[in-house]
Amino acid sequence: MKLQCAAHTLDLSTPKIMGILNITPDSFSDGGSYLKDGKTSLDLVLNRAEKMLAEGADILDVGGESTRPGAAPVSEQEELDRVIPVVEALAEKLGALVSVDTSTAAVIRESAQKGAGIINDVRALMREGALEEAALTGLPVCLMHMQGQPQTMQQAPQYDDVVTEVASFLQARISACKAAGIAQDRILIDPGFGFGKTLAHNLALLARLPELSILGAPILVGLSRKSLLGQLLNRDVDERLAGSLALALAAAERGAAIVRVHDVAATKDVLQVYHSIKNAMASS
Ligand code: YH5
Repeated sequence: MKLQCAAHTLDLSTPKIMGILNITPDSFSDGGSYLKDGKTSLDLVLNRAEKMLAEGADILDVGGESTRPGAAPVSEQEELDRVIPVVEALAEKLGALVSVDTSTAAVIRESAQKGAGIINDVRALMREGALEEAALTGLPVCLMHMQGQPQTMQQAPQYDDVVTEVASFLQARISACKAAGIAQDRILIDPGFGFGKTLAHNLALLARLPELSILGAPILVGLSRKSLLGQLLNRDVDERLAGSLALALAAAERGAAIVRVHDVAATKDVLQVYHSIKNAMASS
């Protein structure tokens, strides 16, 4: 399957790597890394981005809103100021395929104008105007499931059957996208690991990831360094590389088309080994 992303074509017949670039002063795991004298340094972001591309990232995901529980909400103007110059630099200077991690209509519109190739929305285009703006861009969209709101979502996540409920939500959002004029072949889905889910919910979603394939959209997963690893391994966020790699492999084995990660080089090795094993299966 091929995904048309503005000038880029992404071949999803083997799993692809999305590298995370958080342009927030307060993100969980790489927060503040690009700040110089209190403001984002484009040079620092570009250096990090070039490194990720050299290590094998297929997509760079730029986000300017922290969805961490308790994080201060960001104004539309603040999000635009953080994200747009970065999207423009990555697309123009580096020629990268850029996805923009946003729920905001104005950020969707301006990112697309500055060369973004994918819209990645943890709120599945449910904010005012987001669905319409996304449809107007003609770009692929990633629809993610979240239960509740970032501030409170981890207080008491609850489901009868998490996999069925996530699947029905995503199916409804796929239908809404199609009704708004977004073609099925431009839609990606994501179960939203850590977004209103307990450890048991996250593990069930990963174990049963193949069940989401019936929705007919490529699956993106974001598991890198997330708190399920803190819960499973009792490790701080900067000690979760091995766990993140295990999760990336488990997701790839279960059909994930794109893995969203902090550690590109190590993930690339894992996927290359996995690919070699898969080829040997097919030809033996
Ligand atoms: C995602 O899953 N996640 S932002 C907590 C962490 C580490 C990382 C405690 N945007 C996703 O990355 N977009 C985010 O350690 C996303 N899927 C998609 N499509 C949260 C994040 C993170 C949170």
